[in-house]
Amino acid sequence: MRIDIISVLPEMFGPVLDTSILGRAQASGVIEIAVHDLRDWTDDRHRTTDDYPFGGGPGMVMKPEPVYRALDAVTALSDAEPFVVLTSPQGRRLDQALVRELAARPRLLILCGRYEGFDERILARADLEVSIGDYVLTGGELPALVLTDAVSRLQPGALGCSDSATDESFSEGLLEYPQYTRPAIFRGMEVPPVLVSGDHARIAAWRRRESLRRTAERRPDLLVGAALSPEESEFVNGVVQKENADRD
Ligand code: 9D3
Repeated sequence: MRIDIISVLPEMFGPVLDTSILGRAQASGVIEIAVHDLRDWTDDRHRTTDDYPFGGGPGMVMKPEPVYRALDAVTALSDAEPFVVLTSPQGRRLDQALVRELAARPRLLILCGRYEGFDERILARADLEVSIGDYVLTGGELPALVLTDAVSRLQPGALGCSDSATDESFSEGLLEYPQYTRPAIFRGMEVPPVLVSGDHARIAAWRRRESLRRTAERRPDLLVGAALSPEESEFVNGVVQKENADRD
């Protein structure tokens, strides 16, 4: 997969993209990421990318001309037609289902918002606007990094075998079970004996139950879509009822 990113702060990307799994995935050719400075497509001495809003009001608006020129030039850098994503607080909220949809595309072009927003005519060039959640950031660069990280790790060959199961936590719709490593007793806190029993069937059953317990306690909203056996549903209902009783 190829990912192009257009931003007025291209220096924000290098260290993150070149580290760890993303760095390895780029080095091995699993993903190709190119970051572009929007100011390369300005035409004035000050390399201006924003301007005052028509009609007045606070803040600045991203100008359309540099963005259109950048989108044309960056699109032409490779044969595949890019799926153009705009980072925006008004966008579709990113979740793992959207990550999977985007990860299946051969090419993404992410345009990072800055200032109070985009000139509305820029939206005509976007296939999708994406938000990463309901909190206010200073711009779309961190959202672009979040999106790039999430789609990159789903590319075939991006993860080592030990990492590869990790997607199942959200795919299966339940939270992860509790994990322990050595030492078996740390500052008086012991590892649940079942995990050192060597009985793999009992370990699997314990983990499933703890996943259900945790999800019911912390994220009962996730249980709506989960495939549970009748016994599991009963267990989960008990946990949810206890949580409600403890709260009320
Ligand atoms: C005063 C109205 N604000 C909207 C909530 C204006 C505004 C705030 C922050 C406009 C842009 C921004 C910068 N944020 C992003 O560009 C952004 C973002 C975010 O702030 N949160 C979650 N996802 C995203 S994607 C892009």
